[in-house]
Amino acid sequence: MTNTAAAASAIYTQILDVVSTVEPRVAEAIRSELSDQRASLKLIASENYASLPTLMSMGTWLSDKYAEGTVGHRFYAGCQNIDTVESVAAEHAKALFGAEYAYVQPHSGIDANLVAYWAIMNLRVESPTLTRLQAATVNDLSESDWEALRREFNEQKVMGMSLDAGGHLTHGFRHNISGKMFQQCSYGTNPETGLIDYDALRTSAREFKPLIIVAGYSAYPRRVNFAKMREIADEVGATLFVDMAHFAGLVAGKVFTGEENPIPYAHIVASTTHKSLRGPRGGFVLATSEYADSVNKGCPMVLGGPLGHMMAAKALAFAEARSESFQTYAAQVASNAQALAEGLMKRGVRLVTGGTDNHLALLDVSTFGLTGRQAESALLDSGVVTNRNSIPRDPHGAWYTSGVRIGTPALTTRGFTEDDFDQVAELITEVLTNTTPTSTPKGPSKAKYVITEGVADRVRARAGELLDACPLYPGLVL
Ligand code: DSN
Repeated sequence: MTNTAAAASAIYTQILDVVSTVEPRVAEAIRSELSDQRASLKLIASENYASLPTLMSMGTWLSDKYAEGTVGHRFYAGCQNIDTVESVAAEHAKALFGAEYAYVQPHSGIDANLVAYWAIMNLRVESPTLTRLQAATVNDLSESDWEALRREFNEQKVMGMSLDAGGHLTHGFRHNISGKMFQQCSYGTNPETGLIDYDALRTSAREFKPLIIVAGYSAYPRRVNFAKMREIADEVGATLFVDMAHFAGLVAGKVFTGEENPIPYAHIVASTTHKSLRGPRGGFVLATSEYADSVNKGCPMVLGGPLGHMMAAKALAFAEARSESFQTYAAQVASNAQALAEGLMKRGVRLVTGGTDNHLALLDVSTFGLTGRQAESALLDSGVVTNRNSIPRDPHGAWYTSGVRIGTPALTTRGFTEDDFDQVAELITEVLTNTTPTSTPKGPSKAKYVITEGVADRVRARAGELLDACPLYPGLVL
């Protein structure tokens, strides 16, 4: 047992005892979450396991301090310690990614994207209302301010990857404020290859003339050429905004280099800290110095007060990601994704784009006669945690879907290698092959299903063997 694990065992045991004195059900849920995470094959592409030091740094009294504003320019007294953690986190983020400027306050990926949109607006849009509001807080916005803002912003255009090609809601889609504030035009993928078609993208950008081109995805299993994206953005006078929430760990770990590294090409980059980057839940923004002042206005323009305890944890995660071992980890994530994809395809599973070259794969489960929802549930019954996801031109829409998204960051943290992922592919295929939609008078159900007797138990047992060989937080005993 490592010293950290031994200390963590003692500390968490005592912490849970203390929590129990107030509300035992919460203490029990915390304990139970660890058992659940230990006992399942976590394949959700956007999840990971933060390190024990990172987790521990979150549970502190830094949470009790208000610190609206930025380092050295706060709206509250006594922020010297928050200034320290924010500066240290930003220093590590800049060094890790080679960025000119880092803003580590955003509470999530959506918040980070909002900061980026506001910064771009601030810098690029001639908005009399926005200029007038610079000195005000959001609370001061009157209905007529919002009316004017909507008018001024609605003339702005954003172009992001379409949802069914793997884009994200925050890239200009209607269930997110970005879809309400901007005119939107999406770029898709080539119907045959499933890959981004840069020529088609260029043609659309020339016609649409967006203010912002968004590059990034949450379910596209391939790398993006950011040099090409920047060339197109420059040609049409757009700002290139990269949302690297999913693949930040692959950038930090130097798997995505050259034209696949967004930092030298994007005007502004937003990300989460908790996906492939393996930090605490949260977001951050990187930008060229030209955007720094505008990004700095994130709080209070679109963010609540910064969370000192979370910025402390981000500082640790960025510091950890600067190590050589993180580069080894990131390379293993990509190599494991290849092994998982190949393992699935050789067993007859169809993957969107015919494979992967990042950390995720998108399975088309319609070839098994299943919806994504049925596949997701049957896999969960068998101890395999995934999420359903639309595939390009999905006939079942966003609720039932025809796809399941899987990724390798979490299990790679546990120590899984290519051979383990080949076994995982075997287990997934066994479940999908043995799951059948329930018949209804109107045809096959989209939600209900049966799994051949014994299969879920067999898969769960085999998954348990793989998991036992790669324990989560080895030595942590609660
Ligand atoms: N929830 C994230 C994901 O799963 O990809 C995106 O917001």
